[in-house]
Amino acid sequence: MKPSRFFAIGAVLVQSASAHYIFSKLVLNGEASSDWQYIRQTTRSVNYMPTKFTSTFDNLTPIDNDFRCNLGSFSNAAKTEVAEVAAGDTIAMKLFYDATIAHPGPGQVFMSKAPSGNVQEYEGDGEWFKIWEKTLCNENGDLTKDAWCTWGMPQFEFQIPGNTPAGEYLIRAEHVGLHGAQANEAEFFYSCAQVKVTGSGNGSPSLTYKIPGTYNDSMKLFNGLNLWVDSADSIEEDILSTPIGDDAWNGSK
Ligand SMILES: *[C@@H]1O[C@H](CO)[C@@H](O)[C@H](O)[C@H]1NC(C)=O
Ligand SMILES: [Cu+2]
Repeated sequence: MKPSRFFAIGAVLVQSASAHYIFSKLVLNGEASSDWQYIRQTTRSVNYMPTKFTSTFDNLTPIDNDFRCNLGSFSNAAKTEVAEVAAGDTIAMKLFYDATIAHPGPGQVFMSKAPSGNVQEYEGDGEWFKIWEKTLCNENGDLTKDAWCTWGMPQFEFQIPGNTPAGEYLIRAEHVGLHGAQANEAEFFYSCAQVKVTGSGNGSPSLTYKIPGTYNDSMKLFNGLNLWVDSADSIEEDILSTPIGDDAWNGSK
């Protein structure tokens, strides 16, 4: 038994009390990698704390550059491996310590191509496009829990669109907990994997985003929505008023 095991057990107890989480493993061909093997590790003091607009941890907010791949993670880019995946493959990003998503809210996955061709040198300041989106799945469910598609998920499983051009990319998985949105305390959980996409794809996503820049706290979804009071229809409208309501790119041009 490795000494780090004791730290891991302590962290699980802390984590289940706070119900936070972070994506740390890439799942390829059904096999989970080591933590931080292909995903850039953050330098945060407690790695699974959320990013928020107010009452922040580590002074990090969704309008900072480190909202791309989490605080300090670019300093770990060179030592993070690059996973080879074929366009069209289904892979997953899995949570640290076998956690499951325990907050109500949407989940999404974005990609951004490294312009230089080397993702280990790429800060993520280019264009991002969305390849996966999950919002409300069960409008008769509990809006504070299982009405959300991602509720209870241990990982986000998604397909690299078959028409994705070959090259090196960041893949950013993100979950947003909306349980504090009535007080401008939506919680963002995210990190980035480094991959090399192979194949002969020649698609071109028409809808792209800059991170930061995609979200702000004038959006009711993050600041003003109240899951305990609002109707599913009203929440659906709030979703559609943000980029979370945009369709994911399916590989067509
Ligand atoms: C927030 O984003 C919306 C939609 O992109 C934009 O219209 C608005 O000006 C932004 N507000 C701030 C304060 O940046
Ligand atoms: Cu939380």
